[in-house]
Amino acid sequence: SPLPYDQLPGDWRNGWSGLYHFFRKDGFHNIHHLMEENYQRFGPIYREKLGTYDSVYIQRPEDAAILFQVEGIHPERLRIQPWFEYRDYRNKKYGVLLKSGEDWRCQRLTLNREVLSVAGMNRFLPLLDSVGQDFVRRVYTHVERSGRGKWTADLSQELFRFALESVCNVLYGQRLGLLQDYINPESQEFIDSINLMFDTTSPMLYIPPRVFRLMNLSVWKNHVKSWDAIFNHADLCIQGIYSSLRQRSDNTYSGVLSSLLLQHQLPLEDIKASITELMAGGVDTTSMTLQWAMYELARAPSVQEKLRSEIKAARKAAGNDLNALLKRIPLVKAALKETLRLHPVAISLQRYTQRDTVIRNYMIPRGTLVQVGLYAMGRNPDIFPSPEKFFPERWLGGESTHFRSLGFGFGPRQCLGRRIAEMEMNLFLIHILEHFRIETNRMIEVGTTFKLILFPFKPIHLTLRPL
Ligand code: HEM
Ligand code: 2DC
Repeated sequence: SPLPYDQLPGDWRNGWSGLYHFFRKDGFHNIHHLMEENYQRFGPIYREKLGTYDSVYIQRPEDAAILFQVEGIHPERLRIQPWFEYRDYRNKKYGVLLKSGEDWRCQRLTLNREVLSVAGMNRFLPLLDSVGQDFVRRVYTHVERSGRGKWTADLSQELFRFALESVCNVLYGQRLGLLQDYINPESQEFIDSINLMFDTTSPMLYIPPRVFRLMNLSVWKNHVKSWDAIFNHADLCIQGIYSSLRQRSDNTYSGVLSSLLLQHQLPLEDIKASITELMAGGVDTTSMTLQWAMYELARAPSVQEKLRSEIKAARKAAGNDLNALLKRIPLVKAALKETLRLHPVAISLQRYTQRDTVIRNYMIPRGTLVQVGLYAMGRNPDIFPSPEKFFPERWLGGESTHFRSLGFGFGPRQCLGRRIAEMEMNLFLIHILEHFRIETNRMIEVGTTFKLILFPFKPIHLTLRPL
């Protein structure tokens, strides 16, 4: 018979002393390493209390599979308390990211049709393709300017702009013009605010943000400032579309927002809330994943060559038929899975169990917060042979892939932006690899740091050289 819950391994008996040790080890930026250590100390399942959160950590794919069986039809993840606190403070509605229950499910189903379904995807593919093409043009400009026949830089800012331009083209059917030298200051402020928002979230994760708010501390003030800027800029974009809606006569597709407004299915305030989340969620996620993908491809030139040949062949067979093209690039897709294995955006996936569940022979009561340590899973040699090796082919047969590709989460609560992100990243890699060789100093190892999502620990310098 299963062992009782209170026999789970781990130092879970005192949440506040747990938090104290967490502080001492600079846990804020190192959660992913501390988690790896914990798995080594306690094994594949342990319990931990940090401040207000009490969770069970698992790591093995077969255990994740059990967890997702008991997530129910309204799955819920760990609540990022400061994000709720801001909306309550400013009297704003929750979007699909923060909603729960039936309200979440109804809205999510409507949004799925727009951004996650195959039909939705086909509508926005050409919009993403054109932004990818423009990025190539922008790189050529930089190459010419350098006068050295190549461009070497930390691409973070360029990639933030690329990602924001992409997601806005999908949401609003309009270009912001961020792939030029001069960009409007509001867009730059939006990008900076998302970074500040993530940065100020992590210190308030384990201590109730109300404490920070009542003490009027700068973390809370900066958090409010950053969300204010995010919402203001999104509001401007949304207003622009809203007021030009009646003037449009043709019935060509002009983005997710117009489509939602014309359906009259969701209340305007709900649409605004979810569109703002999509716009903000579309910047750091894909840009950092693309940066890691290029870093890995630069360090593995033979893998890069294989991707390039696959793309050449696909282009030859498919021409500019985007659907046909995207069906012929399994290795490119595998390279992105491989990138997210080593460099996940989310350090963990979390769910509250909807009934009593047995995992690893422990009885986990209903309502427990269970986390799947994604970063630790991706680097565990028992799960991925030679985990340090960037080896996209492992996803294409030979090794098991069962519950191993979880970068976007799983089930009905998985990433809503998944198709946008995947298509944006596939097309980006296609265009870049068709035109440039990606190089980097292979002696430099770049680690990871946690600022709510995982970022490179130091700037990555990449070189793009025209073929
Ligand atoms: C949720 C990862 C890009 C919007 C999530 C979750 C993960 C994730 C792990 C939680 C899923 C779960 O709990 O099962 C990623 C990765 C990305 C990416 C790895 C790119 C490489 C995007 C983009 C957008 C976006 C481009 C917007 C266009 C969202 C939203 C949710 C979400 C709105 C919450 C969905 C809900 O609660 O119903 N993402 N994401 N993400 N993501 Fe992404
Ligand atoms: C952060 O312990 C670490 O996609 C916590 O686009 C557990 C946790 C819960 C939810 C995760 C979060 C982590 C990382 C960032 C995620 C978020 C769910 C959605 C969000 C993964 C792992 C993200 C980046 C969204 C953000 C949209 C927002 C900017 C409006």
